[in-house]
Amino acid sequence: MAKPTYFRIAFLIFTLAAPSIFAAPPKIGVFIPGVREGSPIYDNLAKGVERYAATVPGTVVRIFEAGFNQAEWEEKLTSFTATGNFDLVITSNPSLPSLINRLAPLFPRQKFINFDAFGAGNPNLHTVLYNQTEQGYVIGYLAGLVTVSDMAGANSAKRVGMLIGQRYPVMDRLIIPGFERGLKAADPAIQLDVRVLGNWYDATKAAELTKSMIDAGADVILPICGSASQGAIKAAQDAGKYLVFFDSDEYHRAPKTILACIALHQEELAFSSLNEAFKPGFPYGTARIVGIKEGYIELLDRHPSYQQGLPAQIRAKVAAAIEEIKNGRLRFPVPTL
Ligand code: RBF
Repeated sequence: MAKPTYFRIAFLIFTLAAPSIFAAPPKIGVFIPGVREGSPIYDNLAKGVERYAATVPGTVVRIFEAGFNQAEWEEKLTSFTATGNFDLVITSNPSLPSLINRLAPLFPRQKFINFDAFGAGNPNLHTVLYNQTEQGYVIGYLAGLVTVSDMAGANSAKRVGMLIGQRYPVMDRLIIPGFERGLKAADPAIQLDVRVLGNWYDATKAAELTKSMIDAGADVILPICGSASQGAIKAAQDAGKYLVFFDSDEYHRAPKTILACIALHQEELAFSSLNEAFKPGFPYGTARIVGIKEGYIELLDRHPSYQQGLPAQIRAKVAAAIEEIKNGRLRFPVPTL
């Protein structure tokens, strides 16, 4: 056989084998720092990974819920990573980059993607932070317009509440300042009442704290407290007051009580990131920030609850603010974390 023919055969074998050598379906580990149930930010991460896996036959996905004891997360992440043999470990939480960075020397080749977080400089880690100052501003502006309105559930006190699971830098430097700036844009006299639950699951205590804020004059409350938000819903419904929500479409849980939801498109972010994550050139080592303009934060303003629950003037003012953000006239630079 002539030499060129050998080359052709060798080339043919290589071409046929190459996809299985270089593009074997990935094995993905999903580390949930909490539980999936009741926390849409985690559930939507897992859904995005599952959607990706459904489009790439053979993809292996292991989802691990690390639970609410944060002291155990580092050890659990270490053993999950060590035993999983994953091509990629994907997670979501602002406190995870520091854990991942501590693990890096143990797993020098392990790739990580961490959403809802900021951490540049680790060559195996890519993070995506949502501009939650922007998210807080839009929903704060809306809440402020409601508290000074003559809507049925609004009182004369210019007071809005927030119920948070715990304090953390993203909450203190992005979400609360954004929300407060939104309130003040509606009326500088509006006061913000922030209560801290101390965990992400205690619905009974969430109901008590929500009631206490309502008794103190709050007529609109933003709960950011995971599955404990069920307690906030109960208390707001009992008192005929309003809620606004972060993270996902929650209208169905309490139509008429939940006036607005401003979502993070975490499922879409997971799906689109995974489509790129196994290709050469994926920007591991970098930290990305996304917001309304990029399509990853969205006020769900087409829902009937929103359309029917809010007066047209409020909807128009909020739509105008979003337009200002989209065209760049209203900007929310993200502070360092
Ligand atoms: N958000 C949830 O919805 N459920 C949780 O269990 C949860 N746990 C968190 C634990 C820590 C240590 C931190 C810093 C944040 C947590 N969050 C949780 C908040 C989440 O990262 C995000 O800020 C909010 O969901 C608002 O988008």
